[in-house]
Amino acid sequence: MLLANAGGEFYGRSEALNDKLFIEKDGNFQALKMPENYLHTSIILKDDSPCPTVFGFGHAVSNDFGKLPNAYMFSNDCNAFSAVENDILKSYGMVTDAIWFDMDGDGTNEIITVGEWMPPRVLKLEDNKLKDISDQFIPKVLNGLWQSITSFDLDNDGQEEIILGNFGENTKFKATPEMPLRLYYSDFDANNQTESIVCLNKSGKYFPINTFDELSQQMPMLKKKFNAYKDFAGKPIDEIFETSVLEKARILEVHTTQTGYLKQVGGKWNFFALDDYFQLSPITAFQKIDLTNDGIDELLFGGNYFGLKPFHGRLGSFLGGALTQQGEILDDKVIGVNLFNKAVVNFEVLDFNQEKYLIVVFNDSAIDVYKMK
Ligand SMILES: [Ca+2]
Ligand SMILES: [Ca+2]
Ligand SMILES: [Ca+2]
Ligand SMILES: [Ca+2]
Repeated sequence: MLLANAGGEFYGRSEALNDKLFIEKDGNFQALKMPENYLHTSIILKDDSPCPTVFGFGHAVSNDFGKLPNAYMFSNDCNAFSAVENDILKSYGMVTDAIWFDMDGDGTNEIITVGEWMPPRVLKLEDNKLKDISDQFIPKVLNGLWQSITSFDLDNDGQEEIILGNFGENTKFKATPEMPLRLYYSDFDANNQTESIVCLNKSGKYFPINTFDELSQQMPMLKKKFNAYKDFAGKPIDEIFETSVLEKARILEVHTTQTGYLKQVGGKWNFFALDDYFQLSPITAFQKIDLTNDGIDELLFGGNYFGLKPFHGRLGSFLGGALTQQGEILDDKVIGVNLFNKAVVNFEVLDFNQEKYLIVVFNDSAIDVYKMK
């Protein structure tokens, strides 16, 4: 049993953040020591060798939003793990999900990661070393606020597409390749603490999405610079901060917030957006499951997200839905789920006493259990 640890209340070198592996021996679990990582782990993968190598990716760094978490790779000689050093694991990015998938068709799986303010990335394991081969497969300008990833054949041609859950199009975060959303990350007021400012592109200029109150609470010097709300209102970021300050900022971009899929066409992988039905909220979870009782799996989608400031509203309008392998949409009523205003984190299918159940796990509320008919 692999246990990934994370939590905003822990920061720095907090022992509580270290991931753990428990091995069952004679009915008891024993903890096997893993190297220190102090990562807010969002996803752990292992390969399928008997003493597997383990890969961990993180979503955030406590009290430092915008800082890029490291990732880790721990190899395992069946007695102990050891950290494998690799530059590509450093400041890897804000990862939310990952899968194994044979992207280059050579019969072995690569790791594909997705995350916020970054493109999907493809990592190939060669001679026990990870290599980033994204350039060969991932279309340019595909940074998203990606939340989830899975593979599924949605056009019945025998080849799986890669389905990518994004933030959707029902938020204030508007982004296109030509007018990307930006995150400026720097110590803007030189107090040895970093700030991050999300900006929208309007006619080529970047405007903070945060209110004056939010920004001036983080950076009180803004209250001296702007005496009144109306002095601040409508100012692009390059009129709020000096050029010398902005030049030091690290800028991350998002090119699309559409949920969609990568499909291989003539040897190249292209990105296609899914129907508006799936753009109402962030898509956070997938489950392959036979919803129509014909022995063929559909792909169930779950979503919604309440972690944003009130100003952005609650992103809770996605009711749940599925895609068939013919690309047909099954809505919430056809499926019989009601996921409105519930932040889905995960699905599980459980077989119990010859009955099949769908378990839906939510953020911060009790689980739902559906019996399959
Ligand atoms: Ca491969
Ligand atoms: Ca296909
Ligand atoms: Ca600061
Ligand atoms: Ca089916």
